Amino acid sequence: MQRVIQTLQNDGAKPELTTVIHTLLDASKEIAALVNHGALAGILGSTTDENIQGETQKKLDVIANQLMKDALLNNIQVRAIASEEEDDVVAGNKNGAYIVAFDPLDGSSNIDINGQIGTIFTIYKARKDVAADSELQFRQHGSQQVCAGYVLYGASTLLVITTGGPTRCFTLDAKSKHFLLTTAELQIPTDTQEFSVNMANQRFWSAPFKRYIDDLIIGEVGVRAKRFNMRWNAAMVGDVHRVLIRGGIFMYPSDNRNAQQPAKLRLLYEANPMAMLVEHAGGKAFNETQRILDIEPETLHQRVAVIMGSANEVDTCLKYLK
Ligand code: AFP
Repeated sequence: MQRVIQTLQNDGAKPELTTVIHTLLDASKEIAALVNHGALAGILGSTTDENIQGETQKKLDVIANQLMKDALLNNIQVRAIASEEEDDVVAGNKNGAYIVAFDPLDGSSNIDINGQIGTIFTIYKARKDVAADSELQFRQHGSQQVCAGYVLYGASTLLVITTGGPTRCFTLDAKSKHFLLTTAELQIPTDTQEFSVNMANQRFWSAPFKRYIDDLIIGEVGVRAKRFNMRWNAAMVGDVHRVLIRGGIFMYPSDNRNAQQPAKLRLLYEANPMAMLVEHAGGKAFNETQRILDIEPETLHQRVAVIMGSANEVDTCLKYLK
């Protein structure tokens, strides 16, 4: 069975890029081992700290961040890193060719319940015209990503990745400790009858978005004339994985809960990498007005609305929002 680096090099990825991917995967295998050991590894529960987003940090958030950070900063090809758990950009090797951003542990609230969690990552070419630790390094459009992926720590540990070719899925072989190619090209069905949204937020949504969801729920007796089912994992990595495997629409729309923070998901290390993976699997990824990969980044931890998945369903949703 094919391994990751060989497969990505066949896709045209340069050796300097694949060394960075190799480093990311080594760190993710260490995280996977800790996740497997769970309480036995002493990784469950919270710390007393909060991250830049004002969220309580789980022990595993902190451990996963440190593992990723240490590994990447040791790779001479890495000029800078950014993480959900780091306030600012962290400089790496000044001659490194790439910058890496990541959410070390997406779906933190699932850690203690043995639910799906994952590591999301994105790689861009480093800018030579600005300092390694400048935020401007990461102010690049999602369409400039040279690699996007996630490692899902679920019933199996999976890697879903693209370097500009197809979105491919690899499974971690527990014996050899290698990720082996298990789906060469993920393809999201164009139509779907499954949606994913946190329904508890509906009173905070815009009227058009609420109308769209109401029409899904009415099902076969409403304008959509078909029944829809709902799934919500509370981990984008798990919800988007389901969409990549069997289709669906994943949404975290803007809402009016908090005027300072109208959206929840982060552009740099959540929305952009997932959007690239979805597009390379034949799906669509938008905020409420434009393609996610075309959004002009303004700040490191910027948040955006997210609507992604089966192409026809994303189009239908966007029609309600016009
Ligand atoms: P964390 O960043 O704390 O792991 O949050 C996960 C997440 O950003 C995303 O993965 C989920 O889709 C979303 O939050 C779940 O949000 P709700 O709290 O609204 O269910």
